[in-house]
Amino acid sequence: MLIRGGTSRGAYFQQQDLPTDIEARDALLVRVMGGPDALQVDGVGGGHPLTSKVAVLHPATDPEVDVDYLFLQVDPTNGSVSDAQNCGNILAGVGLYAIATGWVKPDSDRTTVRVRMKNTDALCHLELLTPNGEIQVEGDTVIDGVPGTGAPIVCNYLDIAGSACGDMLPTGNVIDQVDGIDVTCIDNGMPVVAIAADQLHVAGTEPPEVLDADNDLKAQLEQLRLQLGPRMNLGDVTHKSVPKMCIFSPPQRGGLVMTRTFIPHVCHKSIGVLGAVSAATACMLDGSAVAQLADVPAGTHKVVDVEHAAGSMQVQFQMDEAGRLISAGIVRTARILFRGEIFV
Ligand code: NQM
Repeated sequence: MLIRGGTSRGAYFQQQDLPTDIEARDALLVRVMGGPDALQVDGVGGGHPLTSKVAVLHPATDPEVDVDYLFLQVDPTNGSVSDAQNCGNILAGVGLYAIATGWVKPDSDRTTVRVRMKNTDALCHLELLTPNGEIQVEGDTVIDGVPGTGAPIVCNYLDIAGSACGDMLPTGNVIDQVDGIDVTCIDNGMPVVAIAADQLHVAGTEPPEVLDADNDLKAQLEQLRLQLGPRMNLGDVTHKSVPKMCIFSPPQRGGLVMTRTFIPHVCHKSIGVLGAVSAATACMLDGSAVAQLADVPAGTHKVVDVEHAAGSMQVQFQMDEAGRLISAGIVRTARILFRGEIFV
């Protein structure tokens, strides 16, 4: 199936339909997407990392889980395939796939689909509206970065701290200095390097195309990323899609903070889901490189808007009395675009 999940689009496969040999699987997926080619004209990719994504799915054997989900990022230009990150947007479409395929029997009102993200072993419970046992597609939920409205899919992340790096603060510090720049390296679902815009001599409010055209900025970010990857326990990140490089500035629309995120070589049109959870978490840590830019609400249940170039993403946090994070949640929409046979 081709599914729009949140602000991304991907090809969703059953694991049994793909080669078990990883090299053969990756070569097939590059062919399916139409790479390496910036336009991906000979495939179903959309010529951007956000539309060159793959989900590999399998009914889970663990009784606590319904579906095992492996996310693969196919790089449109160099044809590399990376499993180094999760994707919370493509994850939002997994529930639709599982119900449409009959792996999960829908309840008569709403249905929970329990997903294991195999990239990091973290769990997410997706809640979908299923009136009379049918998937509801239409609804009033708007997500910035997608035209129109759809039925809400509530994504509750259960254990995402340190998902890929082993620790929420993988360097052991709330702030580090590299090349004279203050950064916070964080992984609350997605490895992210958080940097204040003024440290990079940008406003942090520029349109993504303007930042994408700034080769000096991109070279500086890549220098930082290559140095920080190993310190974040990610090893050599030259060919990996993590860590994401997130630039922070004060909120412009009454939200938590404004962001621009390089994923990692192209500026995101909005922000990734788990990227937003990590970005918001960085704002809540006293003494982080970006805490002073953010407007953090009080209380143990926090609902915050992470602002980005296309609007904002709402993230909900439950903390304990000591201020430690217990869980995070987000609302997405998703839509099955087609199901069928792909020619290679
Ligand atoms: O952060 C883009 C996206 C993503 C990943 C990226 C994502 C997430 O917007 O969970 O969803 O950061 O590469 O789909």
